[in-house]
Amino acid sequence: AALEGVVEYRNVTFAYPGAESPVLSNISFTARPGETVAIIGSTGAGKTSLLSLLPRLYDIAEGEVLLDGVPVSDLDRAEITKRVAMVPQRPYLFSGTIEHNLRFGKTEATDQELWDALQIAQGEDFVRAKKNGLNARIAQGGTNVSGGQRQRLCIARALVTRPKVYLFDDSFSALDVATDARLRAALKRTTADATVIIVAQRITTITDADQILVLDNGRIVDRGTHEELLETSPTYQEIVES
Ligand code: DCP
Ligand code: MG
Repeated sequence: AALEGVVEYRNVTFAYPGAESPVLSNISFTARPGETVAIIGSTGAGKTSLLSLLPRLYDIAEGEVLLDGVPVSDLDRAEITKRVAMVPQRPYLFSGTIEHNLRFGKTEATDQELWDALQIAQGEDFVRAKKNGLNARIAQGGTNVSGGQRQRLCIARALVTRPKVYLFDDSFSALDVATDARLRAALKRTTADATVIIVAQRITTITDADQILVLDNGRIVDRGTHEELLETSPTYQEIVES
């Protein structure tokens, strides 16, 4: 099984180029197909940095990031993006139609696939409401759609590529609670066989994760399910109560 989407971080320590001290220290975890691993921690803890190492936005100095057993440093980025879709914390849309924005990276997708992705991402209604539908224009940087709409379009874009691994970096924060719940229920069905790694601020987004990693100052200080962490992790309890 060469292309399943097993993600493993093994003793990863990472410093940004030119920085003196690492932002991540000795990070180890495994995320397997069908599993959701959630990462929680205060601002600046290193959550985005941790995700960015899988699509090789940066190369690491120590440890290994493995995709299906192969160090990502041995894979080229195009090969990685075929298997891994990352929805960034600041989702980016470019000047062009909604269709262009959704097809980015997957030009052969059919219109039906685009609508299916929009339906799951809870973006179907606002795109249908536009006079030109999929041909409606997006301004540079997505300034003519709301933050929540931008997030949903970027989630739809990730779905269109049908990846083995999904990385969601705080992708649900601009959504109201009801839309967030609907979107995650739909995503759960669609990504049932995929590997999902999700950074979240809202605790309700991650309570059903198979494993939650509590990140503090670049280190995993606690890990477990929601129920386990409520019992064992003061840091997690603080986050839950905040
Ligand atoms: N950092 C850096 N250079 C970058 C990005 C980040 O030096 N290009 C630093 C800033 C922080 C640390 O790395 O001190 C961790 O940043 P992250 O963006 O990884 O932190 P989070 O994603 O956890 O924070 P937030 O919850 O605000 O998104
Ligand atoms: Mg971040």
